[in-house]
Amino acid sequence: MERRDFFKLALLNLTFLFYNRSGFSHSDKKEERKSNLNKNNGDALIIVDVQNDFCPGGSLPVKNGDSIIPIINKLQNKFNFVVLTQDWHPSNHSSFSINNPGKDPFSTKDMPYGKQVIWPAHCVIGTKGSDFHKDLNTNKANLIIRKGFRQEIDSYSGFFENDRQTHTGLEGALKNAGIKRVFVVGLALDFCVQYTALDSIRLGFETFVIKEATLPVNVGSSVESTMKNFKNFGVNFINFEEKV
Ligand code: VGL
Ligand code: ZN
Repeated sequence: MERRDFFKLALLNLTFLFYNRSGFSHSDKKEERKSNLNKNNGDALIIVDVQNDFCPGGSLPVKNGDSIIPIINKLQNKFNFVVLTQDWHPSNHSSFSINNPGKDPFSTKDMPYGKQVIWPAHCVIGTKGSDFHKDLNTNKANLIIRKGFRQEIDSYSGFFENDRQTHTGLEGALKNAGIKRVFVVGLALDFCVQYTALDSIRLGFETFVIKEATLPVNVGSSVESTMKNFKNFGVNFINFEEKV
């Protein structure tokens, strides 16, 4: 090869290399930088159990449960760290009424770890009911936490099972990522959202539950006691725009 041709080839290679490294177009890059500036990298959004069985038509429906999905999808744009939790039970799960003959759904029983509500079978592993609702944008989530998959113990919180000791792994993931503030949304306000928020506070995160992006399932006085617990333990129950 002639010397001149060699230099030409080298120049071509270099141009190619730089072109590829820039990855995407100039305007995309600017957009991305701009949107990251508006986000707080110490914040995480935890989207609790937005699954078919907790929406109208499911086996444990939250009234109008699907109505919060567009709000949750919009909120996701404000966060760099998004977690989905997914209730994920074997069909022989100890909390299901079908596995507790003589017990009605929404009654309670004593378990070694405390009182347990008896639920209609829901979110059975691999069924349509356990899928995320089709309208939920799941593409932005960097982590999916499944919970409740051990037959003998239920798990409401995204952080711990109902013994409040068995970790799901979420605490470590958030702490390793430098998360300081946790925003909780989803279903249901009075169970899985509440337990997730209370554990979040206990673990030292500043914790917010976003009013317009959660709804309750309502069992007895469950909503009332949720509101009391939020107040007593310092969970901020707020509209997103009010956040500090
Ligand atoms: C839930 C009851 C049983 C919830 C999950 O997602 O709030 N509630 N399993
Ligand atoms: Zn469940």
